[in-house]
Amino acid sequence: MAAGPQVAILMGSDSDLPAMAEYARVLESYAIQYEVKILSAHRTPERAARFARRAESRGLKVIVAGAGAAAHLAGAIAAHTTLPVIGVLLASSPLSGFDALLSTVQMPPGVPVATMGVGPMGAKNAAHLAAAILATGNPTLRKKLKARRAKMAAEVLGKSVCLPRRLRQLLKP
Ligand code: RP5
Repeated sequence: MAAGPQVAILMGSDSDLPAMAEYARVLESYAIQYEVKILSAHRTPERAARFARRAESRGLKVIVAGAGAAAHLAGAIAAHTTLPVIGVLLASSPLSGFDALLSTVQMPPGVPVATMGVGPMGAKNAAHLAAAILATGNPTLRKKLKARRAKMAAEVLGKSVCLPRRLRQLLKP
């Protein structure tokens, strides 16, 4: 793997850190290097734009932006770079992430954001997608992705085999 972080984890606030930690955990399981920063589309718009403009020349390959409420971070970053940008929606407001979903998902044509689900689930999938993007140029990473999918399938099969016994236990009077 190339030296230096290939993935940036951005979040709109430090209050987003617990959810975004799930993202970092999955990246680490793939041994993908990352950097992590707070950047806000609303509170630090100039810094966010500068970061996005410099990202490619710094060697970054994928940017993941997690934000809640009126979540414009992923879109604001995508406006300033052609690198793939993945948006993670955080349930940090009384609208539980629905606001973040609507603020992120409908980017106008030409400036895409790959929008994940809400909360830690979406954060984990953002990491798997970042790994899949990087794997297009990295056979070792591609092998890891394939091995993980095979393990997941084996686990489901194992659970399916156990299902009749578990069902009998549940149905016991
Ligand atoms: C968003 O507002 C952040 O991404 C965070 O999810 C939410 C609340 O931020 P704090 O008020 O906790 O800093 O911009």
